[in-house]
Parts: sequence; structure tokens; C-alpha cells
Amino acid sequence: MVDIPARPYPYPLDPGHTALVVIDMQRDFIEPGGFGDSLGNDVSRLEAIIPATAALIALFREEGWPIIHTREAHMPDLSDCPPAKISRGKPGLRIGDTGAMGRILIAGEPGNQIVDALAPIAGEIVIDKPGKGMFYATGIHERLQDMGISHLVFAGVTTEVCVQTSMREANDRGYECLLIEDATESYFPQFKASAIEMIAAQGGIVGWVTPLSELQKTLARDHAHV
Ligand code: C5J
Repeated sequence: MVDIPARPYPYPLDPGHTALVVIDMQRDFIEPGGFGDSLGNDVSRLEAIIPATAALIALFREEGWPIIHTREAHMPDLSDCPPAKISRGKPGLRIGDTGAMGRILIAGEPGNQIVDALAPIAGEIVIDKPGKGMFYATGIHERLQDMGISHLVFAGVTTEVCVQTSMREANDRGYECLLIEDATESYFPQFKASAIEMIAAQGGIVGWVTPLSELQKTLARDHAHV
């Protein structure tokens, strides 16, 4: 185990059994002209975490540890889409409607792709998730179990929706979860701050939280001692 300084107390990272999960870093949430932007959100907040997320991905690639990228994506006929996601939202800007980057949150559409700067490479896992959480209707738990993964490090957007939901799902399934706080973001700063507090509250009721620099420094120090 490698102890990473974190809140509420050091995160016990298990090097051979840890994977990175990058949640929904998709054009439709992050780029000007996409779904998030057309809803009136300030997408520059989300765009700003691309460098930290890229550095986190680079760190896992250097270590040779598994990386999972998720996309919020639905089938073109919406048959896999939970009803609430179809019926709620702004008319004309709902899942399956046509936006500037193709049909909103539909698999294969331009806006549904992961941003170029964080594009997955061969060997990394990419899952399309119809829910907000990464475990609902994806089969990822079984794949992670087969890989011997017990620890998950999280990044991505948005902190209080798909990231927090996925962490809660993971926590209930027994994974030890660490959120990298400068590699996650929300359109609403107060929601990000609250989500982070909730995750680490009550002795880590959902998991741990730390900045990327703590993970980088600790792993570098650990390697220097080998
Ligand atoms: C949302 C997400 N916010 N990826 N999706 O609808 O958090």
C-alpha cells in the first residue's frame, strides 16, 4: 500500500489493484456549442480541468495501470434510456434531440465523443453508460472484478452528477474510491464544493479527496525509494 495524503485521512492506494476512471469528458459537456453550452452553462469551467485530467491519465499510463473512460451515451432509439432522462429537461434540448454537435448524448454522434486532448488509446476501456452512474447497465463491475481491481481513482464531469453517482455506486460495491479534486468540475462551483464535502464527510462516507499534486508527489517519492 502507498499512503496518499488526502481528506479525511491518507488514502491507502494499492498499486497492483488500482484503476483510473475518467467520467464523461465528452465534447457535448465541455466544448462551446455543445449540449452543456446550449443549456446556458459556462463550459469554460469544465474545459479548465483538461490539463490536470491529461496529467492524471499520463501518470496512470506511465505506471501501466488500467484506465476506464466513460461516456454518457444512449442508443439512437433511446430504448436504453431511463424514462426520467427523456421526460425531464428543456424541450428541444433533451436527450435524442438534435443539437449543434448531432443528436444529444446519442452514441456515435460528434458531440458524444471524448474531447481530443483526452482521447483513449488502445488497451484502455471505454464504456457507454445510459445512467448517470457507471455501474448501471454497463457490466463494468464484472470486468473490474475479473481484473482484480479493488481501488478506483476518479476524475471527470460533472462532480455532483455522474462523478458522485459513480463513486457512490462503486463505494456500495466495495471499491476504495479517491477523487482527484482538480481533475473534476461542475458548471456550479457551489455544487462541486458541496459534493466534495459530502464525499469525505463522516470519515469518508463515500471515499477520499485529494489534489493531483499529492498523488504525483507521493508516487514519485515511492519510486525513488525502490
Ligand atoms: C450530467 C454528467 N450532468 N456527466 N451528466 O447530466 O454529469
